[in-house]
Amino acid sequence: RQCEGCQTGEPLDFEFSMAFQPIVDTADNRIWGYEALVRGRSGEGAPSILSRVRPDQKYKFDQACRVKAIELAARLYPRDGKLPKLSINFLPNAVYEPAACLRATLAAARKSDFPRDAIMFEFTENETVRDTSHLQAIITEYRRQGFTTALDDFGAGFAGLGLLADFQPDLIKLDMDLVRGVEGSRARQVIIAGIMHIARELDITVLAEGVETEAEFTVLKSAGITLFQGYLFARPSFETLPGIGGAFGG
Ligand code: G
Ligand code: G
Ligand code: NA
Repeated sequence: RQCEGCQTGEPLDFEFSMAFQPIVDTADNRIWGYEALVRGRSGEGAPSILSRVRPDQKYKFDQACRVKAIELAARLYPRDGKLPKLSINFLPNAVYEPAACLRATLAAARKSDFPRDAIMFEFTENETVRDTSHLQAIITEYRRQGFTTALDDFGAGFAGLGLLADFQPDLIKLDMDLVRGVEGSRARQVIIAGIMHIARELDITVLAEGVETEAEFTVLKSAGITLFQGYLFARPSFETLPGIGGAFGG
């Protein structure tokens, strides 16, 4: 299939599809948004899929996923009531043609009729990101264009406070390493309280991901978190949105 949305698209040699995982807002008990997650034919996730994409093709694949997520959501999102956010991942080091990618993303957003701030991009800082200023420039540009921006995997490994000093995202996603077993870990509770303080002072929203148990949920709620994602609420699925499903391309 063609790598849609890329100027220099080339066919990929396998099928993939999009699963959507709800993000719930406990402030009003509604679905705040959905994260689009790429899946292979047998359900494999992004890391495994990306390992099968040639390194020099990865950014095209990543861009194709973003455009596809916007197209699917435009077709399948409920149009009554408040539009849920559509959250889409960004490979941190895979934007070799930032101008072309941005043009394609803007075009897909325009066609979808979504207000840009209803589309959230999740950026990750990881060990492959050596040039943080490149990442920062990309985040800043997407924010300038009116998209909602998030720092993913916050508090894990490399994704830390560094970026926050120079760049203020709309939202941070607490990594599931901080979430897992938080009810039994004073250290995690203290770290999360610190993050909540920083987030409040900088006017950043905090979302907890990978929440699996009621015990984790209870502690995180009392820490002041209102946005949640995880198996406790719903798994990523093709049925999450009415009619969503199946492979695209092919
Ligand atoms: O669901 P899964 O195990 O695939 O997710 C693992 C990681 O892969 C997560 O960090 C998620 O953000 C990322 N991911 C999932 N889908 C996509 C995608 O379409 N593009 C990119 N760049 N990352 C994705
Ligand atoms: O890196 P990224 O943070 O976006 O991670 C998303 C990945 O986490 C996806 O693979 C998704 O399927 C997975 N995921 C979502 N909710 C949970 C959960 O509650 N527990 C676990 N273990 N994984 C989850
Ligand atoms: Na993510």
